Amino acid sequence: MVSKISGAEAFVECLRKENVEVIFGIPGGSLLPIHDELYDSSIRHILVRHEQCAAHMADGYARATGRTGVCMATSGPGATNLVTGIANAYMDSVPMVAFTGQVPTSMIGNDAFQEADITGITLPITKINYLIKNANHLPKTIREAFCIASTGRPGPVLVDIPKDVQITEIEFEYPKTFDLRGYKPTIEGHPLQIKRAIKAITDAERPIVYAGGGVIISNASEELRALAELTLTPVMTTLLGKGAFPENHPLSLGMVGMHGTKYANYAMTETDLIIAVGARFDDRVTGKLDAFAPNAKVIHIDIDPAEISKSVSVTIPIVGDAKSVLKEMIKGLREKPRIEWLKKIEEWKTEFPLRYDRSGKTLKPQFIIEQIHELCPDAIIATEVGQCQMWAAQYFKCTKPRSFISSGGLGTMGYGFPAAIGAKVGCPDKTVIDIAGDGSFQMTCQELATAVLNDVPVTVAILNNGFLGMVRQWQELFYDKRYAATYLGASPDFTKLAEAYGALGIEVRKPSEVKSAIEEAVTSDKPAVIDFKIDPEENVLPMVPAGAAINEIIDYEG
Ligand SMILES: Cc1ncc(C[n+]2csc(CCOP(=O)(O)OP(=O)(O)O)c2C)c(N)n1
Repeated sequence: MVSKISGAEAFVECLRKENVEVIFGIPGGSLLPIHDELYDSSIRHILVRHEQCAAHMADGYARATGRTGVCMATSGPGATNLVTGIANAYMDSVPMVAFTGQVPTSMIGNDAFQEADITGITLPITKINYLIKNANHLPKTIREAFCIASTGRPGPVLVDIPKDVQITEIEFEYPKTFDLRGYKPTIEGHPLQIKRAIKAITDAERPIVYAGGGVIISNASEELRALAELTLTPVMTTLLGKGAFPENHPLSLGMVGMHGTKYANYAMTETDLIIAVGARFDDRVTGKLDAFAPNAKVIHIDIDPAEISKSVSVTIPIVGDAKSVLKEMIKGLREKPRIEWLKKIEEWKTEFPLRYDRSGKTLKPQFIIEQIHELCPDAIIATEVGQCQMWAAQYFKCTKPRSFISSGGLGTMGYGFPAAIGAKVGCPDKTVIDIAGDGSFQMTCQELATAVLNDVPVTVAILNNGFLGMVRQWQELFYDKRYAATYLGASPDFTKLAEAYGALGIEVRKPSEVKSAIEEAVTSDKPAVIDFKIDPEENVLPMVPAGAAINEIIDYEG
């Protein structure tokens, strides 16, 4: 016999069926029945200080664990505060389900207290969203939401639940199967296209693999490595692809694009075959499209057909899951020496390594990241956005997937710290470090309270240059050093700020203090903030100016 329970009870039951272990959120009037049910449940609710951070924490949790992240906010301002976090997850294909409370169905459209049309607002930044008007639809809707968020090209799904739906009694039954007409992601690649790709790889003289976040999402790193080693093809990654291929591997070219390595950008320009896997030819990678990889054929493996030939014209499109397609491709590939090509790449690597002033006269951000890497090579690194993000990408050599968590598509300042908290909640045994700018950290630093209260010991390494550094860098290079609105000035004393929240605060001014500060923070078992007072004028180089070809690179002189 099917028993009757309230919508709120059904909600908790659905989440249990989906094996949800944690929800990040803030309650409010429209969510009270659900929060009341959660009170007695085994699902952990982490109370955050701003709903944007609830979404970022769910996002960081999802990227670190590969599981769907869940966040929750009340109607109106709670729901609208989630928007940046949802857009962020959408741009980077992160599986997330966001639940919002809504005013009672009878009041929708009446400008009721704390009413916002959140399904309307999030329509362009969700894979799909739902407003549940009939309580009986709740289980089926939640089942669909979790399925759609995590399958195909993952992404955020929002479910808006009016208050009366939460208290209405329904006969609960969780659907066993999921069937939504028209939603059938293609997993297997087309055999004929795979055959063509194998031939193109066999024929190519100067191939490269261009790997993106899709490799990590589909757990295809092993297959990618097998393909690269078998065919002796060098691998470059996007920002989100970091960790898809070990960056200490001889075939690794590191990151490509605006702040990529010179050798990756040169190889991309000279290649005769791009094997793009789960990467979307983002404008930060391609630079000027007319000059991008002028001699290359392009194989593009992507689960989302809408990505194929979106910005770069593709020779061999393969729609499918990266792991499944690469597996098939490997079967047909044979070893092929590429002596000339690899020699050329070695020459570029020797001639144009990443470099900075290592004299130790001032505290350099690159040195700090190298030290973090040396002391914590297996850490999960989250980043904010700006110079801090790019230095982290350049100098932290990732060897494993899901170890680099960064806002790639939306470029959201304030993302890294809450994402780090989410990652640590999902992977409590890992060291988690947020590489931050002093500007970005101030956007979400109130979550120190969340980290302390919930005993989530993450470390924030602030590369403190007193500026909105990346914007200052653009002003220096392209706006005649007119530093309009980028001097941060009166930032708080970050060590005192950390202490005020009950976290550990450490200030570092000299290169000699870097190592012990990192060691102290990561072994403290407390949320910790290290305020590194870095050289304020340091720039992120190499750099491809916006709109230039990716081999037109600004670098240190000499
Ligand atoms: C929410 C948001 N607002 C504005 C920007 C534009 N922006 C990009 S980088 C940057 C400066 C970041 O400064 P900081 O966090 O101090 O890091 P730094 O570049 O100095 O390492 C700004 C303002 C952004 N990316 N996100």
